[in-house]
Amino acid sequence: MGDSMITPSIEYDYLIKFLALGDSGVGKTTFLYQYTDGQFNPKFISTVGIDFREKRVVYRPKTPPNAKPYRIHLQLWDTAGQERFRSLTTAFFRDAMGFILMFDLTSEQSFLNVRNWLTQLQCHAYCEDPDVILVGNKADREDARIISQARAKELADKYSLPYIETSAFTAQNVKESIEMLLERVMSRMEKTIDKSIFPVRQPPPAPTTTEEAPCAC
Ligand SMILES: Nc1nc2c(ncn2[C@@H]2O[C@H](COP(=O)(O)OP(=O)(O)OP(=O)(O)O)[C@@H](O)[C@H]2O)c(=O)[nH]1
Ligand SMILES: [Mg+2]
Repeated sequence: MGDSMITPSIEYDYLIKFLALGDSGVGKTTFLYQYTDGQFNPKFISTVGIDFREKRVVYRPKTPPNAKPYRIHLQLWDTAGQERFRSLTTAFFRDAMGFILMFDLTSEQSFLNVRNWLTQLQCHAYCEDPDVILVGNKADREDARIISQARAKELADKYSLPYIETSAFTAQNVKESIEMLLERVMSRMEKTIDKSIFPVRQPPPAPTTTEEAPCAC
């Protein structure tokens, strides 16, 4: 897999939409900026609502060995972690094909909130088990680390999520994590391509007086 420069051309095989979510301050914007522009921004300018960045990549399927590479146009949606934007940001979950669920390795609260974010995803994503990667960011701040790798891995295993530690400061695993998610999304697409549509979330059954509504977020 390799990168290519963004061009105004619309020549690509697939438009893939990813969305980053997690508490405010965990580093979503800085991570995406490092991925698209190769730079670290030390300033904290909390995202207002929603934003997006774009990048072109080439995806080479692992099998068969001489498979045709695909030109991918990646759209990376960056959501605000602040609670006051929640109804706006969750409205964008439905259009995303893969999710970067991020917490800050130096923040206990951001780690505890991962469960809540997963509930939001179950409610608002295009299906109940979308492709999600769990990202522990700010790995460069080893002295301030609160969440051990073992603890994060345990949570990831509990929810069957791949786990990766990143640093938007040093760029450690930034590209690798996006590639990891792309690999999963493309494999899912290849599996569902025969059905000619991406799996669509079924409308929930109408709640009855004796049953709770299926989505309580
Ligand atoms: N040392 C270090 N600082 C980071 C890293 N990632 C982000 N930061 C800093 O953390 C602060 C918050 O980063 P943002 O990317 O703005 O956080 P966010 O998750 O987008 O926050 P919201 O937009 O409010 O949801 C900024 O000052 C960043 O420079 C990292 O990997 N290492
Ligand atoms: Mg932000």
